[in-house]
Amino acid sequence: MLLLSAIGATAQNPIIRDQFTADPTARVFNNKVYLYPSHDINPPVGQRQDWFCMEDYHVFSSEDLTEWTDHGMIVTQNKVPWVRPDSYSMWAPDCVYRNGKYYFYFPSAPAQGGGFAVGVAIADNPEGPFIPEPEPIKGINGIDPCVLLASDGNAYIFWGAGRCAKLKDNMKELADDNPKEIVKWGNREMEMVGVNCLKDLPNRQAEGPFAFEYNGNYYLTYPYVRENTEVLAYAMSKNPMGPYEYKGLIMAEHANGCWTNHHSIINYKGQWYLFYHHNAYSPKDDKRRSAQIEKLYFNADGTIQEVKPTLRGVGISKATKRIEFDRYSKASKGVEIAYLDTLNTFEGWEAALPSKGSWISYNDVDFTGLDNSYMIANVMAHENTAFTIREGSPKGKVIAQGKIVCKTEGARPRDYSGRWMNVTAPVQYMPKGVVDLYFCCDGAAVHVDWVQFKNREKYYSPATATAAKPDADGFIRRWLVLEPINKPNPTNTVFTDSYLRDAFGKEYFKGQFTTLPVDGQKVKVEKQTLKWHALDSEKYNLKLFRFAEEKSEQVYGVLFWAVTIIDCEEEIKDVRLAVGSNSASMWWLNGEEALLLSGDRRMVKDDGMSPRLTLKKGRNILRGAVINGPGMSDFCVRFIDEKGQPVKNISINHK
Ligand code: FUB
Repeated sequence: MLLLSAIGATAQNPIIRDQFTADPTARVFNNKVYLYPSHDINPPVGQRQDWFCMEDYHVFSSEDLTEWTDHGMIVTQNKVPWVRPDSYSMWAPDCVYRNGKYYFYFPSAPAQGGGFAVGVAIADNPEGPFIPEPEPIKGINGIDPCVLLASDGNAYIFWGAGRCAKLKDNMKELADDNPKEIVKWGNREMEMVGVNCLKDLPNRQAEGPFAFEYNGNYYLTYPYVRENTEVLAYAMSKNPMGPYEYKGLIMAEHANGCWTNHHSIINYKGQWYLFYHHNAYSPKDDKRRSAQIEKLYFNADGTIQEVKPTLRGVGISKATKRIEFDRYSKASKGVEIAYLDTLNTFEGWEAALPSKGSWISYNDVDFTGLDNSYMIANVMAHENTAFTIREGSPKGKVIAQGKIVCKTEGARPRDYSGRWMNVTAPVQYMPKGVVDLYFCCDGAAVHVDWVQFKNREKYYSPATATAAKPDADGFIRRWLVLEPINKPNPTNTVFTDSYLRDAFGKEYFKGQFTTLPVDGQKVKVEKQTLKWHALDSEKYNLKLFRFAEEKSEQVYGVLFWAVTIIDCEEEIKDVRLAVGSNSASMWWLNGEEALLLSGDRRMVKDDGMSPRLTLKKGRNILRGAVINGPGMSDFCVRFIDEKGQPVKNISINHK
């Protein structure tokens, strides 16, 4: 069975972020990009620790070059009849589509010895299953196969240091009419099939040929050692088998000394891309590599512009996914990146912004689909450090502003300097479409890992003018709610009856127990000016915590007041008020105490029941107060009749 797994992180380089992926051959099949890399692993005990080690191949696919799906292992050294099963030599592969089949070419060490051979595995689908041929292709002695389906109707296979031969139509054998030449290897002489297309070109330690055709030209692109490590270079010809003319570099040596590079080039949806590898996840070991992508451009004369490796890579990142700012497109002076965990580099990186005014940018972030949203940032800094996310430039429009603060009222300010925190903040300005984001440091210094935007779940909406009914289970969803009153409490354990009678019995604002609030009305509670909101809850329980998050600075250690009007056509006797609340709460019907839920409560339906009550014909006023300490807060309320059924023949109003 094929294993499918979507790789959570997005876009930036390296593109595959949970395993090593070297020698990335990309191909476009069925309007998707398929990636056939070799699969570096850490060598098991008994294998050379400082050498390449690959036992199998995975295939990945993507429609946007941003999100990649791992279709799992397609070929392994243990299941190819001609491969030595403990050779760990499944080096750079390729895959092409012809005559209704997918042909996967791969080099490995044959069981009978003798360097490298190249085999084929065949599938009906690009993600397999691939069935390996029992024998390798006769006549190929070497590594790094690449197949060119030329417009002359032939398939050509390139391998090793630029050797090229024609394939038969069956794609499994070399054609009989290929040229042959005697090649000297030290004292040995060998007959080799095909031609060496790089013979008279810069070719020191050349390998990994990748050939393609564009605008009437054939391109033979390849890594070779210009000085000490590999560059990616290319040559052009009017014929698939050459002669080729050397044109220059596609990519210079890796700055950190990673010895190899290996690549492929595709055109996808009108844009050319270079896939290549680097040892980003394995800085001390350049035999464990990772695939990356950059855009590639041609000049009018068909020559290729040199490509510089970036951290950002390509693709549009969704704002709803984590934007890894450490994979930046641009940064101000002094910004540095570091591994989050040097022992597990797949955890990724973080960026350190060293001073007030320093910034880091990440381009092409798509805000489509976001409206009423908030920002979450994974950051680290001293308490009270602020940061801003802006659009387009370090001085651009403010999207959101975050601050590292200690949210628990009453607790001492904390030293957050060594701790990653998720800081949330409302979105002040919502960008449209695809924009470049800037993360700007407003304090002394800040570290950022990622930033993400999320639509708020809709917990409630403004109450409508028409009378509401209880929901199917009798829950009352229309309430007038006052913005939270500060009532600091480091714990819920203090909510004893006497504490609550005292806390709920106090008059915080004028007319608290006597007048009906009005939507939008403001009241003064000591230094706070608070507003009443008439709401229709989306759920059976009203999420006071979310209400507080949106309306107030203070979400913990607060006291909420809620009022609703119940209109009855007839008197309804012998009903009970059934309440669940987080945390403690108290309820009054028509000015009389009906129920007290004390202690450290969780919100459970019908957690507390009042004694029998009567709902009068006409207006009934139900008031409630809910208090919380350091936790969440919400409540649910309904009336239950004498048969234990929810009361539904009532109307709920806010005026
Ligand atoms: O991945 C093993 C070898 O390293 C490849 O076959 C070469 O092209 C080089 O990338």
